[in-house]
Amino acid sequence: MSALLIIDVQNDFMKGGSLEVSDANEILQPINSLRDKLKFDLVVLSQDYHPSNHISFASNHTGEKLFSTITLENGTEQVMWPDHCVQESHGCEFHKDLKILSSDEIVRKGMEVNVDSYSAFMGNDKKTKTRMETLLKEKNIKSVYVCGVAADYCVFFTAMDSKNAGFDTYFMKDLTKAVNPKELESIYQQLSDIHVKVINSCDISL
Ligand code: VGL
Ligand code: ZN
Repeated sequence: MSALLIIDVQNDFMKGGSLEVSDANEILQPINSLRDKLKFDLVVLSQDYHPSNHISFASNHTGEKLFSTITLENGTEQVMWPDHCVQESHGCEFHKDLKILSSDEIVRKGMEVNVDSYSAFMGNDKKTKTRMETLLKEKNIKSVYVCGVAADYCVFFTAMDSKNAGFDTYFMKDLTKAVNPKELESIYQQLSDIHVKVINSCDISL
């Protein structure tokens, strides 16, 4: 059984959004086409879903510059992001051109004020779990194909955690865009090191 994980294809990460990822809109149609071409047993959309007082927003820390990194009390590093994907805002909604079916599952993350969550499996504290792993195991999923945004944050950490949870994991290079494209080579290397398969979507056969 195979699952497609579509990570954070939400207005705030797309063109005109508060945390716009360059060229992110280019992956919308290719993701839709992949769903038409291949029948995944399960499609899960992750949704970054922050309260407005979230710890990852620079606006909630006095004197911190946007995109700087601070060390939190629990010792984890935290990037100071612009306000994004605030619960119930337009920015947190999925892009209107993304194909969504009623059979798709939605997994929300980043809801706790004091914990950020890049991975769709768990918080950056490695403690707070989402329902992703339970959901995939319930549905008997063995192979996980990951796409969406951002390649160097949420897609990367989701792929790492998917592999660590025991799934055969595929990172689809052509169906993701990065906040820092210069980081991509290092991202691919770290994924390959733990045997996540870094592929293009045209090479998949289910
Ligand atoms: C993301 C930064 C902050 C992502 C989410 O979806 O990659 N990046 N929150
Ligand atoms: Zn976020």
